[in-house]
Amino acid sequence: MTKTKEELLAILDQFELNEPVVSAEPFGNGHINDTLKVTNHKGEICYVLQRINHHIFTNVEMLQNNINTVTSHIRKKLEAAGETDIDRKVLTFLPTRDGKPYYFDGENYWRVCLFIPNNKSYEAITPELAYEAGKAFGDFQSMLADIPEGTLGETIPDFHNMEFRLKQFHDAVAADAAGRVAEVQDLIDEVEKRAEAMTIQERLHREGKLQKRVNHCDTKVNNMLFDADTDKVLCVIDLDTVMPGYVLSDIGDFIRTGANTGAEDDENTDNVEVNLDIFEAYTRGYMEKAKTFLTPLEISLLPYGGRLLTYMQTVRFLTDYINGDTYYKIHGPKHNLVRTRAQFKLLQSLEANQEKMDAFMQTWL
Ligand code: ADP
Ligand code: GN1
Ligand code: MG
Repeated sequence: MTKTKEELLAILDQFELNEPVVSAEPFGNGHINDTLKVTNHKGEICYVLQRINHHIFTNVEMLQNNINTVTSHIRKKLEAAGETDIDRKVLTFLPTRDGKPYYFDGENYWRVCLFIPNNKSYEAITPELAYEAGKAFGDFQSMLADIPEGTLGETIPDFHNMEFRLKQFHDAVAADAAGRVAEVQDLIDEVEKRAEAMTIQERLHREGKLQKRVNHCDTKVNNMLFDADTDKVLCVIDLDTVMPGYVLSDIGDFIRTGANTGAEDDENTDNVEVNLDIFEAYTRGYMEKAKTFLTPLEISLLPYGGRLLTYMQTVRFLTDYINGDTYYKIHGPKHNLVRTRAQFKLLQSLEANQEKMDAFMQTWL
């Protein structure tokens, strides 16, 4: 982030803020947008300011419309259910002084939302928290299930389409723009070996057996805020990719992040394994909320979702490494390669535990 404090305050001044603010500093560790925490005179964090990565989210208008649709839909559901403390349970974005949902400064797109006070977010969790998270993502999907088809746009077209991700991967390998293909041939071979098995969803969809639903599509464990006092889930955040997709996305990305004993970019792949207690706890919570709307096919495929999203992330990090690091923020020249190897190790662990995970899922059918 190259903006000065004064420039950031001038950007904030474009929004209808409820109170004066004094500073904006980097926050969180997302790979795409830039997130800043904004403080008031008392030193309290009151807003979150984000610079939207418009090279990736090319239609910012659609993006912010989607987010407004989703947040107002959830707000209505919470109100109808008699919930209190609603400003901590759903994100609230503030309009600009001229009534727009984002501000364009001629170069960058910015948005502001209320900071949710007294929250905790986790990079690694326990089975108890995973159970709470499972219920919360199940609730999230079920609250959004009645948004009419066609209302939400695809903010990134084909975002979780595995056939499309493999096409991007093949294009990257063919172009070899950064001259890195030879270095990663072992990983390329591993990706190819699994390509057929990992594109089941697209085939089932074409055969009319698997429908699309509104999904979050980025259910990393740190995209959920917990109440600092009670450790109950407060709010699902990071709504940029909420869009129609396959239901496996949201269980898959949580298994990929929450049920990993290591880090997404662990240098030591010995640390990386699937934690089956967390998988089971998350799945129990999720199924309690989602069982009513899932089909038996979707239920039986849920563990496959963990493998699929981990495979997809392996392919995406590897593609970016081969392309010369053009998509994800990196913190070192080999970061995308380290990420790829760590994700691939997790995939192997998920494969080794496939029978146990499938057997657990059978108990829900
Ligand atoms: P990114 O796309 O960069 O991951 P997020 O929207 O997930 O962006 O925000 C990054 C981090 O900032 C989150 O993991 C969370 O800890 C914190 N955060 C984001 N929005 C809020 C909010 N409204 N209230 C409190 N914390 C927030
Ligand atoms: C990105 O923005 P962030 O860090 O929550 C990415 C996800 C990946 C994730 C991998 C728009 O998410 O799809 O799964 O990194 N978001 C986008 O950590 O590509
Ligand atoms: Mg995030």
